[in-house]
Amino acid sequence: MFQIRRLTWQLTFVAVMALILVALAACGSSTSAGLTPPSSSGNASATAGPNTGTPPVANTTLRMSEKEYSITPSKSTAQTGKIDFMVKNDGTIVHNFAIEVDGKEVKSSDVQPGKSIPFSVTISTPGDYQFYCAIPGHRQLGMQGTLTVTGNP
Ligand SMILES: [Cu+2]
Repeated sequence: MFQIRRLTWQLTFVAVMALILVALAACGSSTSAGLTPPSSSGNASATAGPNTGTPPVANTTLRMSEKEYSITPSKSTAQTGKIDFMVKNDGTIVHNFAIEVDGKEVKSSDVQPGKSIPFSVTISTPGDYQFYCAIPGHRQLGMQGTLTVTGNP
């Protein structure tokens, strides 16, 4: 009776040890397998780390349509940084696209009727900026609008 009980204990001990070993092995392998993703994601967050001050948010290209004598849309928004425009001349005479930044006029080249040209400007200070057609007289006739630039979060 005592011996059977002792044998049972031994079997139980062996079984428990086996379970522990399996558990350790599983644990160990899952830990080593799991180490790679956390360290790589750690690198990714480390890469993003230096940018946390001003993570750049890319502006989508603003499509502007010009005709006699308006610019559509007349109100647009963007984030600080490089702002890209695609300026299309939907009118019948030459137009261009200009924007006043810090008291200076940044102007595109002339856009022939039916043509589109890319234009970009970098604005680092949030605020309202006036855009217009810089062909003499066109702005006064209505070819102007406002670009509201907000801070890049
Ligand atoms: Cu014009």
